[in-house]
Amino acid sequence: HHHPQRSAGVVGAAFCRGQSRSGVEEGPDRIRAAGLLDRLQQRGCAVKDYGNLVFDDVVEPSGGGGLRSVAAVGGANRRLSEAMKAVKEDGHTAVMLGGDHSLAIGSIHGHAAAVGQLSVVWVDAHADINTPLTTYTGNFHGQPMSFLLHELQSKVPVLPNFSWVKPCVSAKDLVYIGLRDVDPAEHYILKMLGVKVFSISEVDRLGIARVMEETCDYLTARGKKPVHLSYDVDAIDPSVTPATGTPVVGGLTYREGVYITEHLCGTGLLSAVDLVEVNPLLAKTDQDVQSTVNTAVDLLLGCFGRLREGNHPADYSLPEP
Ligand code: B3U
Ligand code: MN
Ligand code: MN
Repeated sequence: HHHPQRSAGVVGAAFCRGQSRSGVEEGPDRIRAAGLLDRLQQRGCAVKDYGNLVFDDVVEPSGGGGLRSVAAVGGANRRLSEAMKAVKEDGHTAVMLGGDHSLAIGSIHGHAAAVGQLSVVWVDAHADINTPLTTYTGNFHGQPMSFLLHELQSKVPVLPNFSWVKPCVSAKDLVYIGLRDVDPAEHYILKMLGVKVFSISEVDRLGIARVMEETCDYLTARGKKPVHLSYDVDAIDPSVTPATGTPVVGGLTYREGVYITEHLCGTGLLSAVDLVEVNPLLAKTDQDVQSTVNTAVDLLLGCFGRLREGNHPADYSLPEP
């Protein structure tokens, strides 16, 4: 169970326009301020911080059909895609700090542009697989997977600033964990495409250890591909991660949430991670912010080899008296 230390390439995406509540753009800086980079380095992990991306101010075209900030979302994700591609070409395990979950479009797109076919593990209370024609909120953070899946392209309309997006994920290479708030159209899509879903009920039934074993067996059955973990903090129970835009009761425990990262790290296939939907402005107390941000940091440390049993450097030797 020992893997060579990888390096982390961290990209901040301080972007909130894929949903309607401000504050989620503070995620990257709050996660850094909680000591993510230092703690990775202390663990012997090399870190390169690419900083926060600079996004253009975008004037939205009129119309838009009830969709919120179409052109801004398309433009920001284009920039993020290029950044993620560069991080992977530099040889790092990529870390995308969001921002809202619409950013998975650019993150996964750029990852795939650099490494080719991917497996995607999507940990979330929500499926985020509405199409622009099925969404009833108009928020793009509820739609990113529809742009990425080959199988849904005939259902996705042409949108301003989205012409660069090329679908890059197959439905059989996608696994969901933690779902408990799925719209009817999304449920239809998941069944129609036969997507592997471990809803929170399956976590209850099987336990998280078996869920992770089955996830990895399923994804590697057709060959080992690099894994993209897209982690929405709202997957975790709101008692642990309350500072998020759309909390849903009955979520993963802290322990289940961290177990997912430990297990995926242990496969040696983890190639990129998104950590999204931390919104420090939506907490009632500072302790709520701390709990959410510290959990986000612990999830990322789990992705880079931190084990709760403890760790020691490969070259550790006991001092001689
Ligand atoms: N399915 C709803 C709600 C939602 C999705 N993702 C979040 N909320 N965070 C939608 O807006 O598509
Ligand atoms: Mn999400
Ligand atoms: Mn969610």
